[in-house]
Amino acid sequence: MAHDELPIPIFSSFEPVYGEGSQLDEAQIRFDRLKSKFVEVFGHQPDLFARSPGRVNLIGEHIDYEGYSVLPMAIRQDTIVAIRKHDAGESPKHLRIANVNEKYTMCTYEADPSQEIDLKNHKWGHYFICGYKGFYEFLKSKGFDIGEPVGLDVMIDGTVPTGSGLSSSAAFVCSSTIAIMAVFEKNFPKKEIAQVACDCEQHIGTQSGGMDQAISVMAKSGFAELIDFNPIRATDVKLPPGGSFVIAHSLAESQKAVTAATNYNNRVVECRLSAIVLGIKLGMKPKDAISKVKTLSDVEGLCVSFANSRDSSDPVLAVKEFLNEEPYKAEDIEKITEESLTSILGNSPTSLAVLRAAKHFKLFQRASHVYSEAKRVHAFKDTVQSKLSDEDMLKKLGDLMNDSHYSCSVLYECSCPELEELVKICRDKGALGARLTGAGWGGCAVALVKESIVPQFILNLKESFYHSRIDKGVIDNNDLGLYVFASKPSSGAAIFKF
Ligand code: NG1
Repeated sequence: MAHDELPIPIFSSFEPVYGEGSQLDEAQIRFDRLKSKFVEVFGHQPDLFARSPGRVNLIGEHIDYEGYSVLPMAIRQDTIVAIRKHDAGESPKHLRIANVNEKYTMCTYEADPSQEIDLKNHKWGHYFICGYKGFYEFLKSKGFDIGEPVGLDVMIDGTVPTGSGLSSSAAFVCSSTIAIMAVFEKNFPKKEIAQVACDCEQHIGTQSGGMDQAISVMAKSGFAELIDFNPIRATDVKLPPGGSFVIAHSLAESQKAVTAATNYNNRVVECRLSAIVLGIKLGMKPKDAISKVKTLSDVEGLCVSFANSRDSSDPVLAVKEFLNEEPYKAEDIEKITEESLTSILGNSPTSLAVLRAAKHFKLFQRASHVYSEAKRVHAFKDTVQSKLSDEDMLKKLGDLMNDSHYSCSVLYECSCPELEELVKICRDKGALGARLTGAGWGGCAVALVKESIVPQFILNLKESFYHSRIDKGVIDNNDLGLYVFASKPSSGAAIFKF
């Protein structure tokens, strides 16, 4: 059976996930501390634990929500959830969500799966509620009834740095969803759980694609994964020997949920509008385009047919022909769609927030990025599977990563000055390729580096990028290992019962 069809594994020891040596020792210490904090705060032992990792995306940025495949790998940093289900008679029926890190004070919610998440008042515990709501919605869709909601006690321990583009949010939502499922004695195929976690993270107000949840749930140790969507599917990709991926934080925090209207969701809306305009220009009736076209992948076929007429198969040709490089005003688009943007996007409050915040829409640039990035993902996978020498293969992969960064930075405008500086330093210090990873606007860069130079490369980054920041007090020298490290593909979500 394909590994994404299997349920989440249940372990009674740490080795299958954390291996051996120092990582295993660290895990033991974390679980012990989590358990004793749980008992101290809630006065009971947890019933079980669930863990789910962060990820680094190697290539394929801002295209998952457009329906295109991406190529991430899980990292060892993860979120662990300890959970206890109250007995049916116990009251009050609350969800109490605590964190081993005292910076995150306890959040309490009603045990009510239909509660609305208060998006105006952003709290860290909301991510757990995403999983909670998602779990009940999923059970309902499957026709299961698990009776009246009961209280839950929950304690979180996360090591994925927040706002870093390494998907701390998905690690949190996935581990929460799986912990809730496990405590209600439910388990499902990983690819179904990945879809549930993806749907439920949208309750936080970002119109995210499914990449982070998919890799967090379905990752396999030693492999990156090609993730396809609609339906979600994971295919193992063995990375070439001799290369290593170094992750380095730009130290600019990316506040994705807070800046959604001008950054992340803005791009989702711009993609939707460019897809509708392309659909109309390529012969669809405006009404049909508005009701049927949701993503750029929906009109790719039309774009490719157009390209075929010019002896090409590249959808970007249609973008160049039919979209203006000049930014569009709302009125310009409305002339083409024959319908107001508020009415087109009216069923989505987060899209309406985008319209209120936007001055103009860059349709040409966003569509060019999406179609070209989608191609680079397959070029990356084909290169890894090719017969090129290790040297040539690594060079080609590095070039693809550099092209991806250029596109993210110039066409998609999701970089920032700190990431630009860091990516340049990575290349100057010998990376074969370097790019921002994750949503951008801060967070991490990922660099492909020959394995033999990794220690020296990291030292050089410390010298050129981090030292001045340590001197200014932005970070502490002792924490440097949290901000720059080499990473191997690690394993996906798991449940622990002891
Ligand atoms: P980050 O912000 O790096 O976790 C986000 C989205 C992804 C994907 C990337 C950009 C969430 C949970 N994740 O990732 O789905 O669209 O941006 O490629 O919003």
